[in-house]
Amino acid sequence: MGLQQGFVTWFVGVLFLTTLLLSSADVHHYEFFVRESNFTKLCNTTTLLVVNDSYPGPQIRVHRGDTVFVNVHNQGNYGFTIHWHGVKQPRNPWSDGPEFVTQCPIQPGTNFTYEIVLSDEIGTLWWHAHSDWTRGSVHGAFIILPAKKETYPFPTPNADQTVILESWYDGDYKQIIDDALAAGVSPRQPNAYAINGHVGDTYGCPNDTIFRMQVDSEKIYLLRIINAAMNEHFFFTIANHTLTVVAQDASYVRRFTRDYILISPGQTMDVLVSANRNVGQYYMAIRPFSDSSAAPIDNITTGIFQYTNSEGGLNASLITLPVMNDTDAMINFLNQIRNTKVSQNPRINVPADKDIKRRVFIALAVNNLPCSNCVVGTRLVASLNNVSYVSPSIDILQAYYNRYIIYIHGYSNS
Ligand SMILES: [Cu+2]
Repeated sequence: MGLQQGFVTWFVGVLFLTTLLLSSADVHHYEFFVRESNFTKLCNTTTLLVVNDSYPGPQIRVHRGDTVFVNVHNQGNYGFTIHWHGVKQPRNPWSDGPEFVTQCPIQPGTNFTYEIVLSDEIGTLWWHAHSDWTRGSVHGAFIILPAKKETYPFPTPNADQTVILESWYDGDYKQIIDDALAAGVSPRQPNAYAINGHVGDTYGCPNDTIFRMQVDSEKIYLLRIINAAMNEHFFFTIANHTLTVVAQDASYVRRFTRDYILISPGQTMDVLVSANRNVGQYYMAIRPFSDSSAAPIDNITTGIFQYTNSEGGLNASLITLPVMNDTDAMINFLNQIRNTKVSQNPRINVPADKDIKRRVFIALAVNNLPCSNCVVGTRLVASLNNVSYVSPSIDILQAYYNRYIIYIHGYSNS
């Protein structure tokens, strides 16, 4: 075969493969109706803004490389947007969602259709509202399965289970953050933590429900754990079982096994668990981690890992969670996280030290600004390099696209 003929064969081959890959991507449509609904927990009824009357909201479940259209109908009382947390959306910023950054809020009585274009994300992400504290109740899982004909770089699980960790407030989330901002203080602490919307059996209200995961003996499960809490980091464990971390934030990681995981707010983690113990019921449990002086409330929230047709055996003393301020437990876990070179992960080109032309230092801080109406005469303000942020009246992307003048730190910048 001549060189030219070889090239043509190769080219046709590449074209065929590319067409195959592209044609295997699907398009999905979801309808999100966002309105207020009542929920009773801790023996109190609270009105929450939620999607399709459910807390947490509906799951999006697609394959790598697919495109998703989500039509969001605002049937609530104020504007909000929805963000597809961790979806990279190359060259598609109009559907990213942060309020006043890529779009203005979706007004009550109107709708907005997002086009979410997946690229190399794989595993678990989530979606949440992106206006004030709306994400506290307007959130759900965004599951990205391997593309058709693509495999997992670990033993294929028999089933998967989404586990969403949440902070639960008795009261109107919008009111809580509005009051805190007006008073210049930190918002109050949550009344409980929840697993998939259930606060479990540790808070003393007999009507509370507990999340149950049904498992069959000797099967392997992929837990898709999402920390949707407002502020808390969580330790998570399942009594008497080990957890093998395989992915984080929609990227595979080098596999490692622990009795517990630690997950930050906004983060996702895919974890394999094998139902290989004596049949029975085992607690799963979460507890916040904090080694700062402004610690959250040290509540443990439970769920149940239940072998099919097998009651009994539930034993709280088997829960092995680190204590809330166990810094060593935090470091021991985080030190295990490494990239993994598997064909399913995108190649990462980290520039060599000598190729770095400019270094940018960013200092993060929370400072006090004078505030005459506030409780203590000052209010808390977050900053990057001592510059804080105030939402403009139009969204920044629109302003940039139309070359409106944006005022940055007192200077106009067209
Ligand atoms: Cu987010």
